[in-house]
Amino acid sequence: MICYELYLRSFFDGNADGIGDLDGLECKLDYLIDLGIDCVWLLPIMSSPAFHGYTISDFKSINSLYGDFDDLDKLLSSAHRKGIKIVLDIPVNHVSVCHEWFIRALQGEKEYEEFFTWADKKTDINELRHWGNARIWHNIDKRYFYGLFGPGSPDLNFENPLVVEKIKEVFSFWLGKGFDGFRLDAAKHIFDYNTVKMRFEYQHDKNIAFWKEMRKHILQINKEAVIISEVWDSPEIVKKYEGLFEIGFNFPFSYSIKDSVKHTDASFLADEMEKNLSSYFIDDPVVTKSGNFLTNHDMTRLYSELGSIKDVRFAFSILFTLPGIPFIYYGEELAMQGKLKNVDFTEDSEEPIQWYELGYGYGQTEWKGFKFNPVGTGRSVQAQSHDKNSFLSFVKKLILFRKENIWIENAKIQILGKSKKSLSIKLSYQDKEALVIYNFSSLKRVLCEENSNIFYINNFQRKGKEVILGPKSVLVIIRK
Ligand code: ACG
Repeated sequence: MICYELYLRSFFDGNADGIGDLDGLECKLDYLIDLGIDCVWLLPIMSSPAFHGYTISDFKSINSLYGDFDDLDKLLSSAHRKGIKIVLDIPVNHVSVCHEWFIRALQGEKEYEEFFTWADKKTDINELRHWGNARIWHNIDKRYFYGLFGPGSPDLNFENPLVVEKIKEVFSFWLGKGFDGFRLDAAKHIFDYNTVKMRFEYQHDKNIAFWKEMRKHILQINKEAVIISEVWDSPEIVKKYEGLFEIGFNFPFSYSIKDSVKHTDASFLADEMEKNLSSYFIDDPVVTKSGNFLTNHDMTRLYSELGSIKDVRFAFSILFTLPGIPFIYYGEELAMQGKLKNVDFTEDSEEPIQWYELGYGYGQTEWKGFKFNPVGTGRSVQAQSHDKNSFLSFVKKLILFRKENIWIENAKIQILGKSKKSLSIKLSYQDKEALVIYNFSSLKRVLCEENSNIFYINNFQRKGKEVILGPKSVLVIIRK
């Protein structure tokens, strides 16, 4: 399965208001099919005062800028007819301050007050979040509420069983609308405040119990639901959640790939594989597949991070030749740019995808100007789709390779040799086997049978049995 993270507002506009919508996405399903995508992770589409949609004001609604339930129905039917799954991002950890539950709490309705966490005498209202030093207690109407992600988004209190039931209903509702699964936002944050000690503290055991219950509930409704979790943390913490979901985003490994390319260090990549893809090194079946990615909407885009198209190609080559599920953040297939100064201002990595080299045209979204992707610089779909040497053509070739060798998704890894300059691994699954060589620097000579089934990525020369790999290239020899 190849997944695509899609931000609707910046995708395709179906009603000429400059904002991407459900109708627009339906029009462009063929673009995704042509790219080779099987599954779309759709960022939140519910009503929200925020452009990013992560502060929801009504869990069972669609932001009217994006369309209505009929549009959703048409989109999901077309997607399913064309063989594309659509997974919805649901942030359930918090709501918007505009959500009815919070408004009723502020009006003093006790039932709703218990949906949230309020400061008491023991609370240190100056306690700061452990990343970004942001405040977590926010003053409103002479009291303080807990909101880890800022004053616009009070956290729900999952110690209250009624809240748990309400959230179950939310999952049932969207499955009923035809979504194929969920991306579980902020999965480690459901229980991250200890209400006995009154201080911030991750309670992973309680989170795991909560998600077990939700997963069971979701699978009872759709036993094939795709459930993807977001636990952004160190390898030790990510591991705690392994075995719980179908797919878990592998944050540590996303840094590993980028750092190995930045520092031109093959040996580092090998060590990081052993650490962060450990379930692919042992014989036991993999329960939670590694959701492999290079960037997402909370991060600086790949080109802006690595600074050269050669490095971007190399990082993509690594992503598509390893087991797990590869995810592409929209626009990365065009090597779009975007630099985040701070994770709280994600609009810098969420610019409109450019359909036309001119930057304007039918369906082009214009809600935000092109700050990082100036028009006329070859970053448009129009410029790249007919150029066989474009980055888009390169990504399509990689995806096609992956689809022809879909077994790699479940392959086991064995490291055959590593140095700072290059790394060789064996991938195997049932009767399939491949040798993959990642050449980071200098030239590398490899001998292979003239008729062997080989796939090269990036720069190489072949002279009979000898293949000479240039720096930052990958060679795959499929053995069976
Ligand atoms: C999700 C969404 C994001 C969204 C929210 C809130 C959650 O993708 O768009 O914000 O609905 C934390 C959370 C994530 C969260 C990000 C934005 N992402 O855990 O769930 O923030 C450290 C912390 C992580 C933290 C990360 C952020 O540990 O918890 O993610 O920093 O940079 C090593 C360490 C690792 C460390 C990293 C990075 O890998 O091992 O621990 O991670 O380095 O330093 C949206 C908006 C926000 C808005 C919110 C309401 O984007 O602006 O405020 O909604």
